[in-house]
Amino acid sequence: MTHSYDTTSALRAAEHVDPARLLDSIDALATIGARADGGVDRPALSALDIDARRGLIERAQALGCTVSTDACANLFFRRPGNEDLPPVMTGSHIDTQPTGGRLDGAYGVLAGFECLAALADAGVRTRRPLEVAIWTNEEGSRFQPGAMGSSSFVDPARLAGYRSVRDAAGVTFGATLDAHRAAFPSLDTRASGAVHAFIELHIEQGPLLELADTPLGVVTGIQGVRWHSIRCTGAAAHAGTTPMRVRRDAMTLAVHVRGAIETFALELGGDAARITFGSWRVEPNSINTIPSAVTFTVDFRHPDPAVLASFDAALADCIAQHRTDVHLEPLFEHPPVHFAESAIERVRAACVALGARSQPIVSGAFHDALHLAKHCPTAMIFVPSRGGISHNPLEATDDVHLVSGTRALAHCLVELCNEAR
Ligand code: HGY
Ligand code: MN
Ligand code: MN
Repeated sequence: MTHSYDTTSALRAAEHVDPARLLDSIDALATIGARADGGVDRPALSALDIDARRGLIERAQALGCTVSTDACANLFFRRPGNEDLPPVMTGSHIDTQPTGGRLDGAYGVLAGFECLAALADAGVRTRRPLEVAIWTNEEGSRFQPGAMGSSSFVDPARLAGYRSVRDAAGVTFGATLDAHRAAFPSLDTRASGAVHAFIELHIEQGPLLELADTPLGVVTGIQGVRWHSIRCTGAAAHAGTTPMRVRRDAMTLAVHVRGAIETFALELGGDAARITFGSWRVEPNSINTIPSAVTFTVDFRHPDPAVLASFDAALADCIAQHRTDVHLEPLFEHPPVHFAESAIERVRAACVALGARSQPIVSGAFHDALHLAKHCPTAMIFVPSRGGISHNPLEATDDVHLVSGTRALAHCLVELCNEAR
């Protein structure tokens, strides 16, 4: 039987996106890990994450999809195509920040589900299979680095090192992977193999689209990132009896090192620099004991690889000046990524086909697309974030934008699914 694949099926799929079904699915997922302030706290591979995964597995099965997983607990929901060719993939993550919002990651996964449902409603059969993925531990908040699922999908050799990473309670990532496997013992293991293209829909998490009053972002790439943990050591002593001149206060040293890093990061990176010292641990963390050790994290982002290299050199110099009292542990680094023009063009064409205004944008946040871009033609679609707020319970996007982003995703995916090569 010959099949015709014309652009009308992409338009029909987009038209069958059901706003109420999409928005209801976002509300439903947000109840798992809901915070009293309207945000979501659903740590990677926590019992809450497992709960959320269970519900989405059941929904995928009800949609007629096959469900599979892999050694890093990524989940894959596959809608068959007419031909057994490499699939087109979409998806994102459902783990959140501790004071996260209801859209970061979840929106991309649920929009993927909405596309599966819209294709079924429209009676569209595509040439290629369509897969929606849930990538494990994108945030990197519980286990560093971030994007463990997507990076080990692209480069399986990374997983061995990830398994021994511990969270703040001392639980290893490997133990949570084993618990995930035990929670879903009958899931098939996804056969590795080529992916035709990957498109990720995500909230912008910044202010640019809203400031430009543009409903859709055609994401052309992602800026570079450096994550480090820095441990400063001193000597515990009594807060009341120890004279200031003889102290070795680890917090005094940490505050000094933090200040030096912030100064050279901003000098090197200018307005485009993003430097954050977000996580701190003080030992023994007692009001009346001088800190013996302070460990803090550094998150540096910049679009220019030369600035990232200069930052690396300046950081090494800074640490070397303190010889034995300051120890640096690199956690994650990735150069800036530029997406494949062919995938970007599909996104741009979808926005035009749907009559939606769009603009090119480089992502300030990293996403699973950062790694998929090494594996297959990859691009992203952004929708505006109200006030540019994210990683915050106030994270929000207008419903009309959530729907138009999903329609653009549906159009783009069907066009890619119908590509012969
Ligand atoms: O940190 C990031 O850019 C992403 O939100 N995890
Ligand atoms: Mn995200
Ligand atoms: Mn995030």
